[in-house]
Amino acid sequence: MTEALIVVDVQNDFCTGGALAVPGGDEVAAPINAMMERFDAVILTQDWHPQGHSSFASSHPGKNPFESVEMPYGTQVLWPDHCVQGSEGAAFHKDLRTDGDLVLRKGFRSGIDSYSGFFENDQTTPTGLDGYLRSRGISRLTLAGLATDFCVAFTALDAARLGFAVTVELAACRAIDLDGSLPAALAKMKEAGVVIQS
Ligand code: VGL
Ligand code: ZN
Repeated sequence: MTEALIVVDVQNDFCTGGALAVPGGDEVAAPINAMMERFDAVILTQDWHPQGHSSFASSHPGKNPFESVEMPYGTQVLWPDHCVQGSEGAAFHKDLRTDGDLVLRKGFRSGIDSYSGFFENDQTTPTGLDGYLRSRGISRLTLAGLATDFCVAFTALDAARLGFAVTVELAACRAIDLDGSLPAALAKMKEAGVVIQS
C-alpha cells in the first residue's frame, strides 16, 4: 500500500510573527521533517491568495477579521490578509524541509477560498490532488500542519469522502480554535472515520 504525507500550509503567515499566526505554529516543522522519511510520497500544500482575495476582511468594507460573510458557496470566515502570492508570508517556514514531491497551491481564485487540498470551498471545484494521488497509486494519507481546525480538517474530510484511509498526526498540527472550531473539527473527522493520532 502506497502512503503519502500531506504537509498542510506550514507557511510564515501561520507561524509566530505572521499575519494569521496559529499558536505554536512554529513547533510543527521539526516533527514533520522527522516524519517525512516514513512515506512513499510527500506533498506540501501552500495557501496562495491573490491580493484582494475574497477571504480577506479587508476586501469587505465594514467587516473585521474573524467575522463571517455569506458567499455564493456558503458561509466564509474572513481573515487578515495572509499568504499573498509571492510574499514572504506565503513562503514555507524556514525550518521546514521542502524537498517533497509536489507543492499544491490553493486559494488562488479571487472569488473563492480553498481550505482543503482537494476541493475549493464550494466543495465541488477540484484542485487536481485526487487525480495526482490516484495515478500514483496512493491510497493512504497522513496529514500534519496548520491549522488543525481549518485546512487540515477540510483536507482530511475530503480525503475520507474520496475513499482514502486518513490519519491526522495531532502532535504535528496546531489549531486556530475560533469559537470552538477545534473540538467541532475533531468530532467531524472522527465521525468521518479519520484516525486522530495523538
Ligand atoms: C487557513 C485560514 C485561512 C489554514 C488558510 O491553513 O488553515 N486558515 N487560510
Ligand atoms: Zn487562506
